[in-house]
Amino acid sequence: MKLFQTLLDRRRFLQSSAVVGATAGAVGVTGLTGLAQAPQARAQTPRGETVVTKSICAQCPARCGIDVYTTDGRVHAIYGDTGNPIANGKLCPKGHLGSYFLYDPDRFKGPMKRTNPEKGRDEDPGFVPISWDEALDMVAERLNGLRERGESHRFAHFYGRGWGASDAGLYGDFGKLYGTPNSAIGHASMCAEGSKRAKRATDGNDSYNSYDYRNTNYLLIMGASFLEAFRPYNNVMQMWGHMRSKSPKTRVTCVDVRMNPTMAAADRALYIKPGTDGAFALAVAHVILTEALWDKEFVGDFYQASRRFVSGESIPEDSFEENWVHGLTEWWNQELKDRTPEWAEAITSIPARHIRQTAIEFGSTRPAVALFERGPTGHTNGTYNGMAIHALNALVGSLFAKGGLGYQMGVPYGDLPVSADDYLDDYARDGAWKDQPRIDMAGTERWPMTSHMMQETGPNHLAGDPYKLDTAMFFYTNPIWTAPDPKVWEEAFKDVFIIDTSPFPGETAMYADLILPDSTYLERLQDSPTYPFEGWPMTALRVPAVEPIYDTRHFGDILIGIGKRLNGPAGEYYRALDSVENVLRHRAAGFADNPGDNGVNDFESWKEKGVWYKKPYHWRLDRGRFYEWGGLDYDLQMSPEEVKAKLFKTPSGKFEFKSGFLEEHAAYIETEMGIPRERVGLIQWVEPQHSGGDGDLYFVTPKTPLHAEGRGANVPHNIAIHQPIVGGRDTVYLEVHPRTAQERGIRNGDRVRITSDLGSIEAECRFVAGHRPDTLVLPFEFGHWAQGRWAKGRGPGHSGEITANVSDPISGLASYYTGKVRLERA
Ligand SMILES: Nc1nc2c(c(=O)[nH]1)N[C@H]1C(S)=C(S)[C@@H](COP(=O)(O)OP(=O)(O)OC[C@H]3O[C@@H](n4cnc5c(=O)[nH]c(N)nc54)[C@H](O)[C@@H]3O)O[C@H]1N2
Ligand SMILES: Nc1nc2c(c(=O)[nH]1)N[C@H]1C(S)=C(S)[C@@H](COP(=O)(O)OP(=O)(O)OC[C@H]3O[C@@H](n4cnc5c(=O)[nH]c(N)nc54)[C@H](O)[C@@H]3O)O[C@H]1N2
Ligand code: SF4
Ligand SMILES: [Mo]
Repeated sequence: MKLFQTLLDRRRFLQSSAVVGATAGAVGVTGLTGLAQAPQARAQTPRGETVVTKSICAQCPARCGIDVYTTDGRVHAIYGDTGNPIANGKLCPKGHLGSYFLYDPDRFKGPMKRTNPEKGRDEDPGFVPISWDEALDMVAERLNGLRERGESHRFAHFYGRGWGASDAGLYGDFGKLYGTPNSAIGHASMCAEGSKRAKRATDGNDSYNSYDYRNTNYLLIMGASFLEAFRPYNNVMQMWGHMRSKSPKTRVTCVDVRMNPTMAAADRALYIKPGTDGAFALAVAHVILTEALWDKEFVGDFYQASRRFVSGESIPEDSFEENWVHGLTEWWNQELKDRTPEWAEAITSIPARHIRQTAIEFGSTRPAVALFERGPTGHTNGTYNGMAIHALNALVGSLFAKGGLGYQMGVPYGDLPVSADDYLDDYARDGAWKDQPRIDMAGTERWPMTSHMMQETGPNHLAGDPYKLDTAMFFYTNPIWTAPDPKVWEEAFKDVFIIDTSPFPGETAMYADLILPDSTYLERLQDSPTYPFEGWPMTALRVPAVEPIYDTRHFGDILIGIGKRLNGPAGEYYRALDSVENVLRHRAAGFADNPGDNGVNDFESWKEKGVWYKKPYHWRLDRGRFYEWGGLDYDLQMSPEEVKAKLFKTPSGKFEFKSGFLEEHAAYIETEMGIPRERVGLIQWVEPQHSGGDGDLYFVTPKTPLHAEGRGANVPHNIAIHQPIVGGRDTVYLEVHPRTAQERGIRNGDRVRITSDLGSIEAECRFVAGHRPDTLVLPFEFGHWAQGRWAKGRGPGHSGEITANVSDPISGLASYYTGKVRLERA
């Protein structure tokens, strides 16, 4: 009966499609006599032109170049751009699904204002449509009013995934012209700020690294999810293929707390106790020195050839001649001499012989690279962990070396048509706002070494300390859901006028008083300078594949539109700046003197090719000397002054095992971390402070390949693809070691409760024997209570709700991976 019904339905479908074909003028199927009979071949109706537009995927920070296929105004395919050096014609599975963002049925379709004054998870905002003029006037009126009352600091901009000159790049001037220290507060401290600060502290570059994977022969991966998330994801997967098939094959040791694809694919997988990576790295450094495996040309050597590093024994002052490093003698004598593999075993739980083997391999295979990301840095001791790992790159001479790591070069953009400095009024120059700290207290005595502390904003506003915000505008960030302990934000933002620019109904949008929807990435013109990649400069362009299909605008144009309505010279500045397109045309003018390798030399050719880039990387360390590219080769030797200005931007101009940057903040670090003032500069072992009270299990919430930060949850295909692995629509698998579960009377498939001192969430238990028994794994991005029909209600397991707001005092990075929890049957 069911089969018969299906046949009938199918027949009706074929009949109706024949009718459609006929009305469209197709040569004809005149009748259907049976299902077995195939319709006659018919000529293809002309269906309009297919246009291929160059753009950039927006789902993760990899920034892959894409070819967007549009026919008759509809985007129907997205492929990797073969001319884009990151994508090389390939995409990760998410990239192909980008049209879901464009055609998301839950998108905001135009500006709207809230009519329900009550805010909360269960409150319907009661959004009603308004015009753009009305909306922008409303914002300008608020901002002008605040300024007149001398309270402009109570306006804050927040951003997450900024792209470049045409959006987040506009913030600095806005703050300066309008007069607020809060333009803008970025999400870096909720992202991966720890690795940047560890590099700042050791080699002076506050930045992610670029890597020369093509020529690397050894990779030590510590707490970076290389085959699931590490940036640029699609490209590092391609590089993995290259490294593992080239000759010699790149050997890989992976250190993580759970079985992940990188651990599974590595030559050696080491399970580390969460938060203890610093101890492991110090022991590796110890062995590299005692086994005399360090790079003598980069690091330096003993004056007396017979001297060596012996475990537990100091070396005499002035016995070691340092070349490009600073503080090695003190580091060894005051810290490293006792950091043996046996010492580290007791802390990390990794057997000493594995530490020793890793060290010997790492120290004797050139070039070797140690890389890390949120694993080691997502703890209170994150910066020190990161510094210890990065020190290994210095010991083997990998910084700026072939097959080693460097830093991404900037793009030679042209100047803006106007300069903000010419449009400052007295208030902008020295109004009362100048005495106000940022609402997140970044860069103040509370968080002196940080540049952003977004996670502090909710709590600070709630406490009215340093003040109460009046108005907050959000771009590409959703802290009411992604921040640690987001319930505090829900409470805090009830009395703030919220403007959200997300095209999608995320949690922050549910608290908004005004929705000014950005266009989706396939509809907007936007630049995107490349960050962590191969080092040479590159910037790609998003060219709209279609005109906005609803009444939305590019965020940059929204910002400029608000600016145009500001009173005084600020308004004049924005009228002169005009539009995002004008900004980008002026930026692209910089290519005239610097044509890219693909011939891009102006705005039009940039649009056509979608990317400007220029190889090679400019600097090279070779046998202990630094060179600049001279046009044909690395043949311009650099002076120590040049190295200090361009490469090692530390007080000493060298790689610092004793950090001048940390020493500048010695009193703060002593108070916050209990490290004696005279020792703070040393790369050293610091115990992590785990949150979670009496919890007996560690809890990590990593990213999966089908997740796009916190904003990819409303793509049904993504859900379908990873459903078997991470859980279904209504359940989320909590991955638990079987022994851990059995000890608590939990069976595979049971509903379980995970509890921290903030509360509990539930999930479905799934046995994964590959994880550490003391560590629970719950993928991030579940448990949305908004964000669209497919995202919503896939809970209740949002890991953020049981993640305490605790941060590394140095980098400010939220310690997402440091919480302890309890587990029981629900
Ligand atoms: N697919 C995908 N890719 C992405 C993103 C995305 O959302 N989806 N987001 C991008 C963003 S914003 C970022 S910040 C990057 C993040 O890139 P990563 O930092 O590489 O990603 P995480 O998932 O945070 O993974 C860190 C790894 O650390 C491990 N870990 C946790 N605690 C410890 C520890 O104490 N020690 C060690 N050794 N390991 C530990 C986790 O198990 C995990 O495997 O990814 C980017 N790429
Ligand atoms: N428990 C736990 N929490 C985490 C993490 C974790 O691993 N575990 N990871 C952390 C990390 S690394 C990061 S980077 C943060 C990310 O956290 P956020 O900075 O909050 O970024 P997203 O979650 O990506 O949120 C982006 C917002 O942008 C909106 N959006 C999507 N597309 C567009 C667009 O085209 N234009 C505009 N204007 N808006 C858009 C979305 O609707 C959403 O509201 O989360 C952090 N939170
Ligand atoms: S790696 Fe990131 S940018 Fe590239 S296709 Fe995948 S989601 Fe898009
Ligand atoms: Mo991030």
